[in-house]
Amino acid sequence: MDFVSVILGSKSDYEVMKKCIDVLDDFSVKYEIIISSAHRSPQRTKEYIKNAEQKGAVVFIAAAGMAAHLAGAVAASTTKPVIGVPLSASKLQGVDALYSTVQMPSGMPVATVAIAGAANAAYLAMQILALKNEKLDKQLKEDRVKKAKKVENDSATIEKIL
Ligand code: RP5
Repeated sequence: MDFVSVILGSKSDYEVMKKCIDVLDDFSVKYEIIISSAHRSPQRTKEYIKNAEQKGAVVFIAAAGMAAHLAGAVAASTTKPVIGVPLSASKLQGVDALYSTVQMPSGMPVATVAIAGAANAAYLAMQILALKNEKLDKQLKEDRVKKAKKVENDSATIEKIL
């Protein structure tokens, strides 16, 4: 059973990451979501990743703020793709988490989305799943058509072309 695993560093990350869950729900994609911290519960994080892989996790999404080492810690424990979501949780407004998440050493990649890029983390995870899932690939292509149509419709409400 292929699924997406979403790991949050803290319950305080949930409000932003709800957008990620909403997108996965919209596309009826299977996921697990748990809270586990790289710093506060490193053993739980490691054990969870091992179990999730055995159950069929195909891609991991790890979201954390401040000195955000969660995505890197996940990447250290799996060779499945890891998507990192840096979050704003301090006076540095997410730049701290962005640098902590994106600056991985060679050979240990984390595909880092924008600060608070919860929805894009879900889309990227689905694009990875869609490599082996034609139905999901079709859904994603249809979604792109819908998005392009919305641009045209929005423009039509205000546009003036000479
Ligand atoms: C990080 O520290 C978490 O991912 C969260 O973004 C931030 C603050 O955590 P709390 O103190 O709110 O639990 O590890």
